[in-house]
Amino acid sequence: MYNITASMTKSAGSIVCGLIMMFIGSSASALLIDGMDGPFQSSGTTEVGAPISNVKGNSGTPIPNVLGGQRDTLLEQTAGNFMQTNFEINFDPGGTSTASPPPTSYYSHSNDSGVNGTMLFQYDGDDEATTPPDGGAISLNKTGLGGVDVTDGGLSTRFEFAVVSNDSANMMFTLTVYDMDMDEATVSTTIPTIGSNVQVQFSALETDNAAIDLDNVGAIEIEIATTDTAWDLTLDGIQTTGEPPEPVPTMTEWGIITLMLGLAGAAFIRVRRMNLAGATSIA
Ligand SMILES: [Ca+2]
Ligand SMILES: [Ca+2]
Ligand SMILES: [Ca+2]
Repeated sequence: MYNITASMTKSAGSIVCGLIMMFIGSSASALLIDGMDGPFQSSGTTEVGAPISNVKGNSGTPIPNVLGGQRDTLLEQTAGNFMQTNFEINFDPGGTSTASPPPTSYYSHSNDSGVNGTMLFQYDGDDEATTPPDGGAISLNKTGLGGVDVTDGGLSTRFEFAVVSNDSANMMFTLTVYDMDMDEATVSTTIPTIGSNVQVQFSALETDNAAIDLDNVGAIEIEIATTDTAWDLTLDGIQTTGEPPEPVPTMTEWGIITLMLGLAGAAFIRVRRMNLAGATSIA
C-alpha cells in the first residue's frame, strides 16, 4: 500500500536537501574548449617563411571534444632553417599504446636544436576547408561559434590549460576572445616550467576590455610562443571552469529551511509512531 506519511517524510526531506543545496551552491562546472583528443593531427616539416596550416573536422564530421567541432592550427617556424618544428595531437608519450587513438592523448610541440616555432589554435566553427593550401594562412571567423556562453551559465570563472610539461621559462600563452558584437579581449600569461595548470581569469579579460561578452562568444584564439629555441611543450586540454559563488542564506531563507526541517521531523515521528502501533497489534 502506498504510504502517504512515509512519502511526505521523503518529500519533505528532498525539499530540505534541495533548499540547502540551492543555498550552499552546486558543484563546479566546466566547458571543454579542446580535449586534445580525436583523430590524429600533425604538421609536416616546415621552415622559416612557410607556415603550415592544418584543420581537423567539418560540418559533416565534427571532431569530438572540440568547441565548434573544428580545430584550425597554424604552425610557423621563426628560427632555424632546415631543422624541424612540429606538433602532434593524439601524442602518445613513450609510444607504448597499441590503441588508436591512445587512451590518453595530448598536444605535443617540439623543436629541434636551434629551432623556434609559434603555434596558433583557432576555435571559430566550421569555416575552413579540411585541406587548406600549403603555406596558406587560416582565416578567422569572429562569429563562427555563434554565441557560446563560456561562463557556463555563470558558473565558470576562468580558462584553464592543463600543462603536462614545458621546458621553456619564457613560454607565453596569449588568449584572445571575440564576442558576437565584435568586441575582443586579450590576455597573455607565462606558462610555468613545472607541470601545473595555467589559469586566465575572466576578470583579466574584462579588465582588458569591459565590453567583452563572455556569455556570447564568437571565436577563441590561443597563440603559444617563446623567445627560446629547442622548446618542447605538452598540453592535456583547455577548458573553462570555476567554483560557483556560495551565497549566504538570508534570515527569511533560514526560516524556510528551519520550517522544512521541522515538517520533516514531524513526519518522521508520525511514521515511527505508526510503525510502533503496527508492531504492538501484531504482538
Ligand atoms: Ca574553424
Ligand atoms: Ca578559421
Ligand atoms: Ca560586447
